[in-house]
Amino acid sequence: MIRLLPFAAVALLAGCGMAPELSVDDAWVRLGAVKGRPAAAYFAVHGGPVDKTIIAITSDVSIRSEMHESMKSGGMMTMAPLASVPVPANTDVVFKPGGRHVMLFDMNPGIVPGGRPVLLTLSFSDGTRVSRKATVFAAGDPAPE
Ligand SMILES: [Cu+2]
Repeated sequence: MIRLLPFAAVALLAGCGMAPELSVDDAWVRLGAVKGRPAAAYFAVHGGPVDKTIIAITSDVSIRSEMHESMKSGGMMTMAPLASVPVPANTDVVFKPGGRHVMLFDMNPGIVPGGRPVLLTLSFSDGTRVSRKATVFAAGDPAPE
């Protein structure tokens, strides 16, 4: 047993040294207050071992989608489209209410709060894509923890 220990320790260290891959979690969608209004999508991206850049985020239930950033200007909340969003290595990039978000236009009217999840797909400039299911909330629901 004792003779095996050094080998096991090396294997363990190698496992710890591997940088985690980029991942996406905490995905959710808030529907518009009125049918026909855009929904908004939020999530957290955890950067992997290399820098990446998000160039598009789409859903399986909307005709069109745009990345936006909310900001205060002159005491008013406004938003501007984002062509791309960098995800530096080993860095968290969060899309959340009041900040970066994805607007989903022309949503499938059959999507309802608590119903079938929405599939979000993040496309990166290196050609990779990551999809994650997003829970659907009503316009007036508080943001999930
Ligand atoms: Cu927006």
